[in-house]
Amino acid sequence: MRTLYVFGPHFGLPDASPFCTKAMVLLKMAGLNYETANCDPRRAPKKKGPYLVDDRETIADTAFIRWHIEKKYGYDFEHGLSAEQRGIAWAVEKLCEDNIYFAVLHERWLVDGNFNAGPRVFFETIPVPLRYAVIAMVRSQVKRDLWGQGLGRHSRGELVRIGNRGIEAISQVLGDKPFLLGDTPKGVDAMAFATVAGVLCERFETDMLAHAQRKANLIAYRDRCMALWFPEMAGIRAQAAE
Ligand SMILES: N[C@@H](CCC(=O)N[C@@H](CS)C(=O)NCC(=O)O)C(=O)O
Repeated sequence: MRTLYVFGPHFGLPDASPFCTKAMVLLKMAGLNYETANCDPRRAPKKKGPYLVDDRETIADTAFIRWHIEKKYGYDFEHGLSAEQRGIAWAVEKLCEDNIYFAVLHERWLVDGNFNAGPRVFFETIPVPLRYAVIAMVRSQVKRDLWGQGLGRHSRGELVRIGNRGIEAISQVLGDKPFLLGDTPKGVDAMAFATVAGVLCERFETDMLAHAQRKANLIAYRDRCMALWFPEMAGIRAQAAE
């Protein structure tokens, strides 16, 4: 029995968190069945989601989930790649996780209109007035995280400019290939897809969305990956815009 602890589908995306989407794609790519359960970060081994419980093992963090799949099930997420391509794959993955992710986090959580259109829904079950206190606390934690990471020290315009350069880089590496490094998906596509889908989510008004919408190859890539791994989410753009 394999259980992946995730946050669940929101905003027309397979999961509100790109890391949860990444973990689901890795399991699907390796042909492993799994069920999902709700992740409460306070109870998660590293206080973040996703995490995987595979028989008696608990694995937190998507890098370790990936290495666990490779070791336990012998699936090679980089099959057929050259050393140069493996290096590019790791660099793109970390660009998504350690840079673009934080720019998206800023745009969703700290821009009032976007917060109200999106993350506010996560707090709906908390009774008022406690809800307002929890929201204020969580948003100020996000602000502190962004300050610590570094992007939070920039103006919104500067932060978005850096985010857009990252999006440009994904588009440049992708070119006219079906997947990031060729004709077939590799491990890097899990996070690249999750990131591109998140940036293209029409629920959130940001220059990063406008920038990504000008990249025809990114839109086609998002649609191709969505059809492959989450065919049940057809009509994604309609839902996202609601
Ligand atoms: N390096 C981790 C990052 C996971 C992560 O940042 N998860 C976020 C959601 S996107 C989270 O659980 N945040 C909750 C919190 O910080 O309290 C991974 O690859 O799994």
